[in-house]
Amino acid sequence: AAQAAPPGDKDVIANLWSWNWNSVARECSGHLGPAGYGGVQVSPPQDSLTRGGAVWWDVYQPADYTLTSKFGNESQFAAMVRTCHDAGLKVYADAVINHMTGQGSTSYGGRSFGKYNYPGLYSANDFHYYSEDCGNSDNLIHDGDYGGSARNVQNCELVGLSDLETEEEYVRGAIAGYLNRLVALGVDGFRIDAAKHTNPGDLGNIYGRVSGSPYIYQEVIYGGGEAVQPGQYTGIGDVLEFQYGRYLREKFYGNIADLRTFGETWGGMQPGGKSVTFVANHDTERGTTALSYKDGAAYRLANLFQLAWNYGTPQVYDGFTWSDREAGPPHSGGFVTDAVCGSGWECLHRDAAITGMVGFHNAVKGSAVANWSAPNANVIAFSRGAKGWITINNGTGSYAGTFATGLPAGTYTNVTGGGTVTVNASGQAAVSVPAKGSIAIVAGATSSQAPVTFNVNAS
Ligand code: LM2
Ligand code: CA
Repeated sequence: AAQAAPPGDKDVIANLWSWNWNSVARECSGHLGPAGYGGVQVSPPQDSLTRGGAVWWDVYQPADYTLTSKFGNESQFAAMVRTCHDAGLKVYADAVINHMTGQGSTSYGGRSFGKYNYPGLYSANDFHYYSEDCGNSDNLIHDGDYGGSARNVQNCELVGLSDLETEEEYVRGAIAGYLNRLVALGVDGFRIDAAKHTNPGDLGNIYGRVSGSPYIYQEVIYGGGEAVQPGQYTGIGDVLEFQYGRYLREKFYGNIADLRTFGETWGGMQPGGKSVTFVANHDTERGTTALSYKDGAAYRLANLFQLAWNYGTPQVYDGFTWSDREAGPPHSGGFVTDAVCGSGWECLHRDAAITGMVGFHNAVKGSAVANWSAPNANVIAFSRGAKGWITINNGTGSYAGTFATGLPAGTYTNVTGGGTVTVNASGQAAVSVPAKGSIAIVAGATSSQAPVTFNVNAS
């Protein structure tokens, strides 16, 4: 049965999208564990259609539930899970269970298949196409269906992918068998891909067959007035909060002072306790509604804000560098090569300001936002109780001011870039916040260092 909150005190999830298993393992012990991340999300581990490395999206077209994929084989996957556990991280796998591949005939694992025919796993009668009328004569989901009926969205085919008949006993058992095999290898939870396209009743039934209590968070993209809503899924697990990144993009290109009330009261947003947040993911970074690494400093600052704010379970996203939005990650013969930060791979999760804020996030858990201040549209500051304080300057000039921090008097280290901050006996700090920069301090992280100059612009 699913558990509806991320386990443990350390809950920040690094989303190492498209990273191969050996590189995820290396990152868990070398960087994510030491920085205080609580979990790592990994790409879909099942065998899939191969397009020979040319595109990233072939892995969202399952060919079989065996674990040879473009990211490695089963023993590499199992070793990665063990290494990440040893480093103190939970491992969450991207579970593609709404559909099977809708194109091609061969997989990374060397299997042969055809549409609606995946030997040894599924055949024609396991798909909505054969078993049930989805409501559209061409069996495809059309844009207009989202505002219409859930039946179209959940029983028709998403971009022509073979839609599994999740009402069927055999299909439910087969999907649960796959998830249970991952649990047996140590996987701690799942991102449920395309959850919006599977009936929540069917998903709840499937989760009920999974052993242990995996953490489940589901991809249900919010759309105003749509027939399928994230709130229909919060009874069976958590949801990925898509409004979060949309609003952050809007505000970081507008007025960040508006963020004072950011959270559940904003249109379309779910309760923070039910939400996994992200500034970007692999889909939104290729779209127009979210910030991405291509936005430079604003993207980085939005991620710092996310780690400081009191809403949801934060994810820090890291994929590969791209210009063609369909292109796949660096590979050799189709199989993803080891991630090299700064050479084909973005590594925001290693950034010193980000890791400092992972520590901040862990330290301030449970403390409410206080001491809000927004001297202008580009500068905000707030504390989390008396545990931590941050100021963010999204403007193009530095900002000097005095702020109430909520922290006891002392000299603190700026965890987002070095240097020190002195808090006086009234809890105030006079600081100069660099352009497109930040300063954050955490109770307990005091310093006797002499103040040094620092600049946390995105590099
Ligand atoms: C998801 N969420 O619901 C993933 O986050 C998203 O990245 C996936 O789409 C989608 N579900 C299916 O798992 C990606 C990609 C699509 C791609 C599909 C399947 O964004 O472009 O579709 O994966 O690989 C591709 C072609 C499309 C074609 C389809 C089926 O781009 O033109 O449709 O395969 O053959 C005829
Ligand atoms: Ca479906």
